[in-house]
Amino acid sequence: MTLHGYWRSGTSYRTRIALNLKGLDYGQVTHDLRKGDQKDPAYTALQPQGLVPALEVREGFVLPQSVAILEWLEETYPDPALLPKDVDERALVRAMCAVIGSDVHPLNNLRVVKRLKSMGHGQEAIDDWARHWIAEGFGALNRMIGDHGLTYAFGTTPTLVDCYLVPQVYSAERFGADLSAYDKLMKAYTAAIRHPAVAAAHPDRQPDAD
Ligand SMILES: N[C@@H](CCC(=O)N[C@@H](CS)C(=O)NCC(=O)O)C(=O)O
Repeated sequence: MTLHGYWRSGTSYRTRIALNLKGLDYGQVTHDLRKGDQKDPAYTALQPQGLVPALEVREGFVLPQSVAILEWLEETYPDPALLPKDVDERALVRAMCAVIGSDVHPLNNLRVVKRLKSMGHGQEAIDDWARHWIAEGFGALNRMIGDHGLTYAFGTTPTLVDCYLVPQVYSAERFGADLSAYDKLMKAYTAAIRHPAVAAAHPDRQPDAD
């Protein structure tokens, strides 16, 4: 399998974490977001939105959208499980993922930030915008992790929540967010980044990192 991504992209990072937790072998092809390589026609032929990541499973089968990739990985390689067995718990894990995947990350994405810039907003206003949505999401997620987390964000083993959480904390730190209020969330984050599979997914450890 080949992961089309970029070292600093949060959604590529979340996909690497899932692939690593599943113990899967994969190659990586980088698309430099700073240069706009994600809009190259050769890539948009694979991922029509021109966004990373995309998982090229085999010739003729390329999966876009990290949520679909993670769900596909879970269904195709169920062991180790990143979703609990209990149906109620599975839904809760997905809800916690969506706090980040639907309600935080999309608002801080590169193309959103670029659009804000082109509308005349300065860097400080843009960072403030990002921190606002991070605070909203992390406030709620901190409570959810308080209710459901044990060693990790949900229970005692890594789940999809950790795949979403770790890159979002990395991004929040880059936006200069104050994370001191999110005690449960940061405890789960600290446990997750110590896991070797998660640590190996860190942006700085990728071949395209500079
Ligand atoms: N919902 C998509 C979002 C993908 C996405 O926004 N990727 C970002 C990097 S984290 C990207 O490619 N940005 C390039 C751009 O905005 O032009 C997913 O989860 O895969």
